[in-house]
Amino acid sequence: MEKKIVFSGIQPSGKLTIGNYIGVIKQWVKMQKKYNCFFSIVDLHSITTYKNNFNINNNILDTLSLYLACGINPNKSIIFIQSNIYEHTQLSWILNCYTNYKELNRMIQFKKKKKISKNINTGILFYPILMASDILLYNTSYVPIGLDQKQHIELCRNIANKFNNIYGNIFNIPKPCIFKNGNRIMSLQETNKKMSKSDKNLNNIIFLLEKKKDIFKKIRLIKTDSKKCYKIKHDNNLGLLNILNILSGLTGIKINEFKNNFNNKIYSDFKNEASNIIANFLGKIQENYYNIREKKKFLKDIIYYGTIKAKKIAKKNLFKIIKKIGLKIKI
Ligand code: AQP
Repeated sequence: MEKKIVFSGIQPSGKLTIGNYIGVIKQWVKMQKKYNCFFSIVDLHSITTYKNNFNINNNILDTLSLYLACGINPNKSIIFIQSNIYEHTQLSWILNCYTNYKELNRMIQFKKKKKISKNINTGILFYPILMASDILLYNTSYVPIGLDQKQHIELCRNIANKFNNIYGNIFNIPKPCIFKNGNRIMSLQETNKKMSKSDKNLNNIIFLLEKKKDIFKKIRLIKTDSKKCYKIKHDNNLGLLNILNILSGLTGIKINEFKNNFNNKIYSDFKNEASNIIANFLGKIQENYYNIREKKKFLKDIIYYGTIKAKKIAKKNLFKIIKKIGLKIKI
């Protein structure tokens, strides 16, 4: 039996965070053992929030090196850069024509971004359709995502169903894989919003390449009760619950187990122990990363062979779609 297909990606819009790792990368590493996986660096998505100081080339290579450092194996999975496969944007145009404007306008992420900025570009509105194209182009069955992307997968499924109703079973209807542990890691200090790599307040983020001393500093800054000693077990402090969620997401140990271990501890001890666990975990990834990031030829080869493999499949599938909608001229 042929292995089912998994597609997922991350925007190289900045330095990857511990949220990206727990929300998706950790799951990718497991999934590549069982499925045919396509892991993309979705650079076309990242230009929706393009900034002048944005070094996209470096960001792409940093992201690729982090994929590998975290355990993505290029011999098992196809790793590629989205903009190298033109079929993504071509399919995206086609799918635009099968998507209702009102559906796009309902997207929570779009509404949020529209609220913050008056100068919003149409790329931000159309981004979920490009995302649907990324997924549908490879006949994907499963899409590992963080909770924030759930609505976009629902839209993708709607588009695919609409298309299939007209043209027959062209697309697989993909299912989102949202993992129980850590599908929404929150900002460290502002716990009402998710941790985001483009957050201007750096104290909200733990980057995968965060230095040990900065991990300690950022965790120390989380507001806690004035009492020195507290029963963590009964504590509803969202900042600390977020840390427990991070610890559980990284190690796979249940939150309750951590709660029991930290119960009756002084806050500073809890924070120090948590910082230590996080720093040790990230230390291993960072060691791998710094080894890999220097190997330019190795990275170039991964991109080259990944592109060839993805391109072949994308081209074949797009051709089928184009033919179905009648755009292939017969003379
Ligand atoms: N805090 C998070 N918790 C759990 N999962 C997360 N993801 C992102 N942040 C968290 C998941 O990682 C995948 C790739 O995300 P992305 O970087 O391509 O886009 P994003 O969701 O917009 O992430 P950011 O960090 O917030 O990016 P910026 O700041 O550039 O907009 C997705 O599956 C996402 O759910």
